[in-house]
Parts: sequence; C-alpha cells; structure tokens
Amino acid sequence: MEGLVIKSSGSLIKVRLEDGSKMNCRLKGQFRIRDIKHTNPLAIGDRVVFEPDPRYGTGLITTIHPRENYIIRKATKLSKISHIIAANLDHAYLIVTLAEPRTSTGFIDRFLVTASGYYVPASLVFNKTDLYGPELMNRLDELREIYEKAGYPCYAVSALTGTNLEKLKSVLQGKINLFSGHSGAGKSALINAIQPGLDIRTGIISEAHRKGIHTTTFAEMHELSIGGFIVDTPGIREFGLIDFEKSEIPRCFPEMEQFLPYCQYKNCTHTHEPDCAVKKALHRGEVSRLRYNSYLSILNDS
Ligand SMILES: Nc1nc2c(ncn2[C@@H]2O[C@H](COP(=O)(O)OP(=O)(O)O)[C@@H](O)[C@H]2O)c(=O)[nH]1
Ligand SMILES: [Mg+2]
Ligand SMILES: [Zn+2]
Repeated sequence: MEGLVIKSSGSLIKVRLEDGSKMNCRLKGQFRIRDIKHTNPLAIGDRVVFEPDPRYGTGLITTIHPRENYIIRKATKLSKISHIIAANLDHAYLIVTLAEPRTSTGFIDRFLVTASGYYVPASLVFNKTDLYGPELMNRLDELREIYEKAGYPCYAVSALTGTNLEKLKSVLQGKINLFSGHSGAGKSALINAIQPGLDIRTGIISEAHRKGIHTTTFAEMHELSIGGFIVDTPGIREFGLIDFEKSEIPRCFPEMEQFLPYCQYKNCTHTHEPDCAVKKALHRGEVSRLRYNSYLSILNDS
C-alpha cells in the first residue's frame, strides 16, 4: 500500500492513504542506520510504500520513494548532519510582515535563495496589512514590484480581516505548500483563517519558553478541505544552504539567471570582473540594487 507521510515526530509516523484514511506506521529497522547525512530518515511529505499489519492495525514502511525536493536545516549550528523539514513540496510561502515583527529583506532573500537552491518554487505573503499605514503601504508596493519582477508572486493579506485570503486559498488548492517565516508573522493565524476548525494555537511563544519546554519542534502538515496541505514550520529561523558551492548561488536569483550566459568569464562571480552581464543589468535597472546587495551578502557568508 502507498501513502503520504503527514506526521513524523520521533517514532510516530502517520501516513495518509489515497482515500483520506490514516494509518500509524513504523519504519523498517534498516532505514534508521542507512542515512547518516540526516538525523531523520523520513520526513513529512515523503511518499512511502508500507505493509499493513492487521494484528495491530498499523503499517510497516518498507520503501521511501525518491524525493522530488526537500528543505533542510542543520541539526545543530555546527553540525554536518542535517534535518529534513519537509519533502516533495509544490510551493513554499514565506509569511512576512512590515508591521510587528518586521521581516528584513535580507531574511526574505536568504529564504528565497534556499528555496531556489532546493528547487522549491516560492512566493511571498505580506500579512497583517490591516496594520499598515500609508508609509508601510508604499513600502509594500515597492517590495512587491522588486519581488514580482524577480519572479516571485506576492500576496498582500490579513489573517485578521480576511483581505485577499480567497486569492491565496485558490493557489494553495491541491498542492503541498510550506509556510515559513518569523515567529509571530501570523503563519498559524493564516492557516486557521484558510481552514476554519483547525484551531491552531496562535500568539508568540517566546524563544526562551520554547527552548525550555520542547527541545525539538516538528513541522506539522494540515489538510485543507479544498484539497492540498499546508506545512507549518514552527521555530525555524532560517533554512540553511547545506553542501552548497558558492558558484551555485547566482542561479538561485531568477532575475540574474537569464544574464549568466553573457558574462565574459564562465566562472564570473559578478562582483569585480570586467564585462559582467549581471552588473550591466544592474546598471540598466533590470536587476534591483536591493537584490544584488543580498546576493553579495549571501556570497560573502557562504
Ligand atoms: N493585526 C493582525 N494581527 C495578526 C494577523 N495575523 C496574525 N496576527 C497576530 O499576530 C500574532 C502571531 O500570530 P501567529 O499566527 O501565532 O504567528 P506564527 O508564529 O507565525 O504562527 C498573534 O497575536 C495573532 O493574533 C493579522 O493579519 N493582523
Ligand atoms: Mg505558529
Ligand atoms: Zn558576471
């Protein structure tokens, strides 16, 4: 039998079958030791084959289908081992706010680079627009122009008033969607507004409290009645680019990608080289200064 992993926290694995029914499963022993690069051999979003065990009404997972993509973070800050947050994502949404807590464009760009890096299409959701005055509305328009030009769809919504939620809902339908963003940006409030009845807890849980109570926070997958899922990722500040070459970073900026073949040097870093097509596009205004600066900063840190 086949299914989709919708919960994977420690030893508890919940698999959703095609007909919507769910079954608790275990992983066949061999998987635990085979995959040493990741702390978790199985992640939500994985598609698996399992053998039902009628004695216990549970299943034994025997095969994990190859992943189309995944998003990971380092297991600990300095660790070489990573943790797969979710696999087989159709789309990643970064929930940002220009009101409290303000999301920086540096943070946005790092998220977008990570999503591109792992081949997950991404969009931005500007939440809490009910709190934006004229100044923040102008900022929203500016950012929206920059990011839409770069190839990232933007949505301006309010979980509180419901503004533009129908539009967002229609793009989520039938897909496996990841919601990420700073704690307090409104991920849980948005999921509650999109799928009434889930009653996910909202409100900021302080980082200190979180650390004290749970050492690990697991991503959760919520099913939509219109079809599709939203993966909520609590407590994840930043996804990392792990095992990434510096030379791969330019392709993670979609608006730069089209110019890459026209640089004079094949290994151009688009910083100091002569006859660089990316810098020419920057000067023509086809690559935004804000995004180019993020590129430099990410290149510098990696
Ligand atoms: N004014 C306003 N407040 C919101 C909105 N969305 C969420 N909030 C509030 O922001 C806080 C954090 O929301 P929550 O969904 O828990 O954020 P999460 O940490 O990203 O899941 C809560 O107090 C929410 O009530 C919104 O659209 N407008
Ligand atoms: Mg939350
Ligand atoms: Zn160049």
